[in-house]
Amino acid sequence: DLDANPLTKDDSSLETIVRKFQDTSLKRHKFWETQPVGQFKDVGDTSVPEGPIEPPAPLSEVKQEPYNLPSPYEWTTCDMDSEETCTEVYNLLKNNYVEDDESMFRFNYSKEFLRWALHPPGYYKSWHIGVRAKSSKKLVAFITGVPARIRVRDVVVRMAEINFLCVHKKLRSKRLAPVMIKEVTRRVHLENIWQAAYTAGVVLPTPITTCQYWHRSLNPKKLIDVGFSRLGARMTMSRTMKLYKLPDSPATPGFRKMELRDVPAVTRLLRDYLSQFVVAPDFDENDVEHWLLPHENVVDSYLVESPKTHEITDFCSFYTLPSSILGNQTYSTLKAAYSYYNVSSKTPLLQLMNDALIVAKQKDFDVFNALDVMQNECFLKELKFGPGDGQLHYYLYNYRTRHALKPSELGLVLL
Ligand code: MYA
Repeated sequence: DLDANPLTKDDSSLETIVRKFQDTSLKRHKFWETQPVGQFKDVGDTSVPEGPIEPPAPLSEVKQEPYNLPSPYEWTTCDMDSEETCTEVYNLLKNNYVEDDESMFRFNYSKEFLRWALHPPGYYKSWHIGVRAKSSKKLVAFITGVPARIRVRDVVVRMAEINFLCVHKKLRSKRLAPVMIKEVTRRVHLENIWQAAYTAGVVLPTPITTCQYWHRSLNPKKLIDVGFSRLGARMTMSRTMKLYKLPDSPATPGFRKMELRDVPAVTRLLRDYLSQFVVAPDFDENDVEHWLLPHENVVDSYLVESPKTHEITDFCSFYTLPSSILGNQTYSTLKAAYSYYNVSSKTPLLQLMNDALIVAKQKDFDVFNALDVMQNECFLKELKFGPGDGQLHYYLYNYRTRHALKPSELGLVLL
């Protein structure tokens, strides 16, 4: 695929921009044309109403047996609490999951991260779906869903968030992905849920919005050495290192790590903040405890507690997603932090995110990544983020929005 993906590197060349425009609605989509998703032919037709494309079916009409796989393969439900299964999933993804367009880097989600991502409140084990080779029992493909409440304008919709779709490199282009998508859909329907949200680096029918990744160098020398970024025109290594230098500690008085006792205050702050976006998660305290309480090497969250009133006024968070560096003599891993949910009510967002960069640097991350979602535009250029070379498209399944959204109207970050 041309516009292959969300693992992006520094790039803003004209060539890249032109390439992005070529991979749009011209392609046929034998599978996606059969699914209840916005179709390219309907783009711009504002007469179609917003909401579900198909009504829910009675549960008795949901297919009771799994879809057929090609005969050498069988379905397996992956128990991520099992160390053995979790290791198999980890290795499948480590070797076969998302790469950048030039195959220099590949996402390397940690086991701890996978367990966290797949065990939110109310999760269904049956939505963690693997495919094994019948003869060797080797895990060769994977797809997952987790439940979420997502608000679209003023309607809160129960959805599945679909992620970690992966087919072993040796089994590509055999139309396994459509069977896996149909099977996860069936298992989601069995729980009486009829909508889903997902992101992909590829263009499918039809994105609700298209976002761009931005990258902020924290360790510019390593990023240049491994080919993640290039030395700028008329720049030396020492000038570059000086350009990206950060203070040793955060500047905002009362800036500290989030704790369990902060969950109610953070939930109020976040709910209030997310209410301004067209599409955003509807988080309650249980969700906030799961998704935002700091979890070593998985998610980091900080807040600002007013030194005088002890009020919680601001919040920022990022998750840990390293990438393997493919074929470098010196380095094997790129340590990346990904901006997650940030809320500013008193501290300017720019200052809050500068403090987030400072703590990410202290924690030895090489790069801090952020999408142009929510209000992120207001700090990206100012804090020396540069645009990445790939895009991330957001999709809803069985839910139409009247128009595409601007990235700044989106309040949702998927992992
Ligand atoms: S996004 C991350 C996806 N993973 C990777 O990029 C890892 C590396 N790549 C691979 O493992 C394979 O290339 C994959 C495709 C598995 C991606 N999302 O089997 P095929 C369509 C949706 O011959 P393969 C993430 O995890 C493609 O357009 N569809 O292809 C979110 C074509 O259909 P059509 C995709 O390369 C996943 C068909 O598959 C994607 O061997 C959300 C070709 O199948 C993609 N990323 O395998 C899934 N890539 O002919 C949808 C290709 O129509 C969830 N395709 O163009 C939908 C909601 C379900 C729940 C609903 C509940 C109500």
